[in-house]
Amino acid sequence: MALWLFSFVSGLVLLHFSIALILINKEVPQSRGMLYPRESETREVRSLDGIWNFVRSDQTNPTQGVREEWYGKDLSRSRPTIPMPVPASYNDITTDNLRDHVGTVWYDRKFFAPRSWAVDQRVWLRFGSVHYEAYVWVNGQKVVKHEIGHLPFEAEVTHLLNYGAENRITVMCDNALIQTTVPQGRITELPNDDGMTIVQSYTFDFFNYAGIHRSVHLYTTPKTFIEEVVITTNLSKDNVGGEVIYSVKFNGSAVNEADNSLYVRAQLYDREGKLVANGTSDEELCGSLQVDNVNPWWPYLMHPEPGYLYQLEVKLHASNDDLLDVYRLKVGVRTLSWSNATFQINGRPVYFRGFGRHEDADVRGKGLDNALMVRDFNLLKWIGANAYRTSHYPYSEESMQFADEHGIMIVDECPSVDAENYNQELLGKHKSSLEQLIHRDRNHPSVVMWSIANEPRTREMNADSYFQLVANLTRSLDKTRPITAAIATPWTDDKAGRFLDIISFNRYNAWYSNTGRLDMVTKKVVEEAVAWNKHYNKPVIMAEYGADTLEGLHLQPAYVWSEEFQTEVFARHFKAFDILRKKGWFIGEFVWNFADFKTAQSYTRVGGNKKGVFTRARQPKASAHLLRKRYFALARELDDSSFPEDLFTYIADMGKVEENT
Ligand code: BDP
Repeated sequence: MALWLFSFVSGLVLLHFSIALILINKEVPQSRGMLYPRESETREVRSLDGIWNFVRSDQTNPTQGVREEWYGKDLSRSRPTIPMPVPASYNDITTDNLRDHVGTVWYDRKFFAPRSWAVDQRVWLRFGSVHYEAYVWVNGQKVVKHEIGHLPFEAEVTHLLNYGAENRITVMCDNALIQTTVPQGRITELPNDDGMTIVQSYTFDFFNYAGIHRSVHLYTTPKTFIEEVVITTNLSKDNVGGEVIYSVKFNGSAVNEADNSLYVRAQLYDREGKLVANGTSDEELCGSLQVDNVNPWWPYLMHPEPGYLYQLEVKLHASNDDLLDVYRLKVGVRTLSWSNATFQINGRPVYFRGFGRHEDADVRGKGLDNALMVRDFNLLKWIGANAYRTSHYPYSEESMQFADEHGIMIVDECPSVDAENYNQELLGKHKSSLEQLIHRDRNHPSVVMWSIANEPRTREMNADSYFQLVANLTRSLDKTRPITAAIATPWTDDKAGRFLDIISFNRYNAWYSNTGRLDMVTKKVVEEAVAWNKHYNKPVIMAEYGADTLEGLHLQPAYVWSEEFQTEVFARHFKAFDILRKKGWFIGEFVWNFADFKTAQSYTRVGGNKKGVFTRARQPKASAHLLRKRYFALARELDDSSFPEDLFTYIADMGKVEENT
């Protein structure tokens, strides 16, 4: 149960934090299983998405439902329920103050388990993510508890289901953030017109949307099944020969007790469905496949055929050759390498042209929305971006698959944002969030870097030992990708950069500092990037820059909040980036933000953060057209790609831009 609930119940002070002087490196729990649910000849997948029943607890009595065992019967028998869509954040669905509810809410729904599932199978219940903490019951029995949003979790429910009959699933979700959650927040009790009330606050700049954010699935596996598949890939120097190295784990006893020698047959198919490599594993269920004339995975615009994916078919066999389980996944063959000046993919230097983003939209909040996801990728490609950072938490698995398909590189960020008051409990959860993230995303070719935090307070006491431990864990889990963090602490005070491979910095010249002064951007950006590079001798990325912009507001000469101002701010940064690119170690630019997004209420935010290049409804502001020209110009210069036909508007013969060569 969330710590703050306990504090609440026992009448202790709600504001909980501890300051440990020495941080100890403790083991984090290891994730298991959690392969993305996919059908095959041995597996069935059933979605539980739809309209669920919903109840909010009284803010002053968040544990009432647990004490009164609301999970033991239909929720509607304990409280009046309202309909609630899944997946979606619950906050913006109703017309009352559910938006600002703090504490627990409850969901339930019924489903049938077919009779056929009773025989020789296992059944798993899997959540793509629930924010922030989830407690799950099936038919009144406790199934699983998971803390930290934006990450999947699952549990076996074989023994809890009524087969050929109706079942009930109940979820309690708690959105409270305190000083030991990731991210951190505070709960305080404040007087209001009716007495006292509970208020949630946090320093990070996006709305703390909550609920069942991603799909809920039931899926079946055989009794002995493929539990994990880990892929790494290699390319020969000339990029002609490829290698896919796999390692498989199974769960369950072998078919008969004496049979310990399961094996895996791995087959690799190209895009046309042609078998290009196959092999049999060793006893450890590991092996490698050689691919001649390989099609490497390339980022968008770096190659005429970006995002090339093979399909790997993994078949688990008993020693008598019986087929036990089949799982298929997409594989991109690519290599990454980095030095103190460059970052390379398949041996070619990469320059990142990207965005910081949010999973955020009208009405559904952070709920998975396929229409929005496809629209966003269309816009990313329209604008010529080749990358984005999953600021400030892991994005949906579906979007990671899409990034693989479309050749969009991902800087994959864990949910740590604005970390402060470093303490042992926070460290444990921060490390666990990275462990879960790497476990989930390690096979995606699109993931090219781990971001271990956004704007941590890295001048604070303990920041050095804290980030050393976080970086060490990340490296121990994945040596094939570099580590970064988006830092806003001035380089003079920063204590975390030395543990990173790539320095990313966030800075808002002409916005938060020297507001409105367009003449105070270029030099400052150049000077700061140079200072970071000198200080740490590592490649540098500008991970955030931008300006809030109200679409439709036009002011000439440029004035803060106008479309002219955002466009000018960008142009001044582009100038700095071009000076920096010549230095050899400046490897990327990420605009803040892809689209406008919702934040907590504040007098600095008009309906939310408006630094989007696109509006919240995903329409371009003036700056989008400028950025598009920049990103395609960079792609042409660096990656030899050609301009889209509609990049420049015809003006007159004299104004016509040089023909596309
Ligand atoms: C940066 C944060 C980002 C904010 C942005 C802003 O990393 O989350 O949204 O500032 O203020 O410091 O727009």
